[in-house]
Amino acid sequence: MRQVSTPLVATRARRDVATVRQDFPVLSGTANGRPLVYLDNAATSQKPRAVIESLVRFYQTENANIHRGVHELSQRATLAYEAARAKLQRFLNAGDPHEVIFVRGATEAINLVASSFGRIRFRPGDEVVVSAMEHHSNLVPWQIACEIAGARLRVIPMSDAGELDLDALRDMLGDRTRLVAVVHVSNSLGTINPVTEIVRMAHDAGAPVLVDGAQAAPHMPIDVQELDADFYALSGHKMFGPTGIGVLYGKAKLLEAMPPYQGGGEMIRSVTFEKTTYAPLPAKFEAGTPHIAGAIGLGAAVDYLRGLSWEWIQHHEHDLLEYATEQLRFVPGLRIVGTAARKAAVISFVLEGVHAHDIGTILDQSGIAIRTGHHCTQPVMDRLGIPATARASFAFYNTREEVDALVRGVQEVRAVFG
Ligand code: C6P
Repeated sequence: MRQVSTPLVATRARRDVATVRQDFPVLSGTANGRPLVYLDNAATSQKPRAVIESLVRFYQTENANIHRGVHELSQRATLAYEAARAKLQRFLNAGDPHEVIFVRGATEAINLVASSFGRIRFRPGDEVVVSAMEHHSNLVPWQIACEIAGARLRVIPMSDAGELDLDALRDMLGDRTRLVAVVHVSNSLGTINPVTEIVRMAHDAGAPVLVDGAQAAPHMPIDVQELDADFYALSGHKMFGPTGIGVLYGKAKLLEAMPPYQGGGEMIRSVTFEKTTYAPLPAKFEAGTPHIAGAIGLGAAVDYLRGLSWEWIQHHEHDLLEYATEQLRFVPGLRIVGTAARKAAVISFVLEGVHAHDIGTILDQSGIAIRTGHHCTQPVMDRLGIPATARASFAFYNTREEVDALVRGVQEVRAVFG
């Protein structure tokens, strides 16, 4: 992974949370008549004005379909769409813009690989490795692909703290392993997994690795070449971009060998009833009219992030994590779920005698937005023997005052339930 002091640290990086908050119109709003305290960033992040305005600008001045119009507007839209791809290439430090495929989000990115790569590589008796803390989006597509191929799914176990057992992974890797799919940052536990080490281990066994980076990309610089990840999936809406757009990064060599995921316009070179040939990357995997405005908006989000400093973001979010962890411990009967040594700013917790949904509902009355439930990680809940958690997830625009509001709110919940 790229170090925090290198290229993404802008020369005039801003490090003032009060100023940064002014870039996000929704943050000065209210919920249930109280100032909004938005702590549900792992579900989706808020959007800076620069992203919102890029969408408005596109629809007001450039809207046309891309890659197929000879007219000026279509050419402008095409240029803007491809410029967004180049921005994402730089954001991920991908070797080539053609390795950046625009998809709907992390879920579609993973389904694309499971379906296409799985079709050519998985055979009866093969093994696909996932971890015990995967989001359903990085589990169910592999179950489906394994079922179709007659392959077997293997699971890297995790500790009670939420750390993966790499010795167990080493034991399960072998000549039957066709792929390892692992989450970079767990959405329900906050664990930052040692993906560089996992990639090295998998590659030693000859297996490619897909990294689910949906929760990593908003919090840390990603360098897919340094990680040596074969595939990297992310969702635009979790990294301050629009919904309905995301990226699948894949090494060109692998993507070129893979069959199309969907058929339709844009992804072909020539079509006859007898035979269809496919377009080169990235068009081969972008069938139909893409989310043009979404890609442009995601490019604007990446530009926005480049105007901040990863060093500041990581320092500030770490402070919020430590402060919230410390303060929540004072609430009687509260237990934090996910206590890995390396964590992103995500705090899942349970409160003795109180259902997680009641915590969320009561906090909502005070304008505090958190998420409750299994967070699309039912196997994590089963592993830890709990039905659900309450989860506060932070972004760089959150403040210690918002942590104080959360803690006060949880104390009120405690008081209501005794
Ligand atoms: N997690 C959460 O509240 P999509 O829906 O495709 O944008 O992202 C799916 C996804 C994949 N991997 C991880 C690690 C994720 O956290 C998510 C989405 C949200 O935690 C919604 S369940």
